Amino acid sequence: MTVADGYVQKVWTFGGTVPGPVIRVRVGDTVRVHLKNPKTSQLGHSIDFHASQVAWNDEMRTINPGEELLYEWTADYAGVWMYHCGTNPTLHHIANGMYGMVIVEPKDGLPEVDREFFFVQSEWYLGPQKDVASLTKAAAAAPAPDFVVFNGIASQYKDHPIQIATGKPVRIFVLDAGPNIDSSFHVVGTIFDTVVKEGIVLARGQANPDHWGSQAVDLSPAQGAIIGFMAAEDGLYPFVTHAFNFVGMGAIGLFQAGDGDPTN
Ligand SMILES: [Cu+2]
Repeated sequence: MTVADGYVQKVWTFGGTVPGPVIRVRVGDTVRVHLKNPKTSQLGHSIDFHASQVAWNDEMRTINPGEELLYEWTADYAGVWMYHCGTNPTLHHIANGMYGMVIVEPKDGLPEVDREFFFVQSEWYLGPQKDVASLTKAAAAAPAPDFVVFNGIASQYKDHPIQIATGKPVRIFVLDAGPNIDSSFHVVGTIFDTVVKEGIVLARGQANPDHWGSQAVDLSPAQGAIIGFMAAEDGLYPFVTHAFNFVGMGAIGLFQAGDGDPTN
């Protein structure tokens, strides 16, 4: 594929973006989502909220173009959750952009931090230019993605580093949307002082009595985590999946702490 202006794919979305919008609630909240499949759409679609407990053949049913449904659920469990289209073939609907993050905070919320970020890792299996993603490539037993990305676009935060403050707590909500590949989320030059992964608190703060820390968070497709860390000094702190074969495919970004220069 020779492409002067980049790769253009026809995507399927929730609300016009890939990933779809982040939905953030607290334990005990009722979430009411009106899913509308526009008349102009060519396919049936659906939505599956992993943060909900509902029957698959009720709220998660596929609706045809021109139809709508109301998906109501109660946020019973805190965490970082995936939502996605579950219409057959689900692999193609996810690979083509229909996924996003739900954050359910504990009832009393999360402690205050300086900055928060939301990263959804996913893969692109390119189809022909201006066409949809390749289901054949996505379905391979040993999938070989063309790009592995944070928030939909390869290397976007390497091209445009994210500013953070030196020595102030940063929180990342990270989700591996797949559809196929694991993440080993790591921020170079930092140690995670807090990790809450899939309901398990691995360590909480330097105040934890045994002073445990974490270097990388392993997430299989549809797993999420809340990660806390600080940049110790001014400088650049790359974030990657530490499955390094995918870093060159776009799974890299940069935090810039302070002025980015450790020498002054
Ligand atoms: Cu769909």
